[in-house]
Amino acid sequence: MYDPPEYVNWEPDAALVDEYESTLRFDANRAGIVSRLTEKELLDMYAGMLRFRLHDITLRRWVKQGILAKAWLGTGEEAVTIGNVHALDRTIDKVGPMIRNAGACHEMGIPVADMLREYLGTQDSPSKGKDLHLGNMANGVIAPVSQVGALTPVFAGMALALKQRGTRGIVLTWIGDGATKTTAFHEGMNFAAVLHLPAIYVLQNNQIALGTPFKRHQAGPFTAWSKAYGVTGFSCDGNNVLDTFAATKLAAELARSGRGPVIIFAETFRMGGHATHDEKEAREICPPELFKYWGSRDPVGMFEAYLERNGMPKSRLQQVEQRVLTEIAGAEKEALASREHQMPGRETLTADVYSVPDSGRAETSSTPAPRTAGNTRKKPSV
Ligand SMILES: Cc1ncc(C[n+]2csc(CCOP(=O)(O)OP(=O)(O)O)c2C)c(N)n1
Ligand SMILES: [Mg+2]
Repeated sequence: MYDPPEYVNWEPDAALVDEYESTLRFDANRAGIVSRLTEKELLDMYAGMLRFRLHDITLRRWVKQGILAKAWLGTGEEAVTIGNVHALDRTIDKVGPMIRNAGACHEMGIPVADMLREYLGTQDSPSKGKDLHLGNMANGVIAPVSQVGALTPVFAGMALALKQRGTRGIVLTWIGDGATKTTAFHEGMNFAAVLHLPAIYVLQNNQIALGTPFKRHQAGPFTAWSKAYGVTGFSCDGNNVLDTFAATKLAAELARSGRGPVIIFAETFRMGGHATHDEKEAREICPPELFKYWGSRDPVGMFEAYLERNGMPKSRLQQVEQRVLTEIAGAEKEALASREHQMPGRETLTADVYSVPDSGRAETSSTPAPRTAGNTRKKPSV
C-alpha cells in the first residue's frame, strides 16, 4: 500500500535523524522558533503530514482501482507544504498551491472529502465538477491554472492589494524548479521585488520537471534567483518540516513588516512520476541512488522519528494517526457517495461560466444552437 517501494518497511536511520536535528540547530533564529513550538503545534503539524500522505494514498488506490485515470501526487514532498502553511496566519493569509501542494488545501481548512470530490468531478465539489484545480476563497486558497508559474504575478497583485489596503495579510505561493523558467515567474517576481510586496515565493526544487532533471534545465545554482531580484532568500531542507516551518516564520515576519518579498528555496524530491501514469519513466530518468537518498529521508517518517527522540510519547503519535486515518476513511466514503448521487447533469454545463450562448441555455443537443446576431462566439483563429 505504501508506494513508493523505498517507503515500504521504512525504518529511521539514526545517523539521518542526527542530521535532521543538526539542520535545526544550524541557525539560532530557526532553532529558537522550533524550541518554542508547543506539543499541540507539533502534533497538528504531524497530523497535517499524515493527512497529506493519506490523501495521496487514497488517490493512488483509486487509480489502481480504475476510479481515476491518473493523479498528481505530492508524495515525498509533504514537509515543504505543511511547514509553510503552519507558519502562516491562516485567518488572514492567502496561499496558491500547485500540484505538489494539495496539503495546503486541507491545512487551510478545505475538507479532504471536498478535495477528493474535486478529483471525481461531482456536482457538490468546490468547482461543481468543472475543474480539477482546487481552491476556495473562503479558506484563503486560490486555485491555480494549468500554466506553471502563472500564480507568480497573480500573487504579486494580491500582495499589492493587501499592501494598499493596509492589512497585515501576506500571500504565499509555490513555484516548481521547472516553473522558474517561465516568463510569468520572472515578470511577477520582479514586480513583487521592486514594490517590496508582502509575498513569499517558495521555490520547490524536487529535482525534476516532467521528464527533465534539474541539471538539464538550469546551469547555475538554484538559489541564484533571490540575488538576481534583490530580495531575501532562505534555503531550507524541504524534507524537514520543522526547518521549512522555521524558515517560513522568518520570511513571514519580514514580509509582514514591509521587507518582502522573500524567496524560500526548498530542496526535496519527487518520489514518483509527474503523475501516476509515468512512474516507470521517472525510475528510468532518475538514477536509483537518487531515489535511495531521498527515500531514506521520508519526511513523514523522519518527523515521527525526531518527535519520538525528543520525548513525544509514541502513544500520542498513534492517537493522532488513528484520528487522521478515521478522518480520511470518512472523507473517502463521503466522496464516493457523491460519485453515486451527485454527478453534474448536462444542464449544468454552462452554469457559472463566463460565456454562454445568448439564449442563456446550455446547448444540450448534438445540433449546435442557431447563431443569432448577438451571439459573439467566434470560430477559434488557431
Ligand atoms: C507554462 C507551462 N508550460 C508547460 C507546461 C507543461 N507542464 C506541466 S507540469 C510541467 C513541469 C513543471 O515542473 P516543475 O515546475 O518543476 O513542477 P513539478 O511538477 O516538479 O512539481 C510542465 C512543463 C505547463 N503546464 N505550463
Ligand atoms: Mg520540479
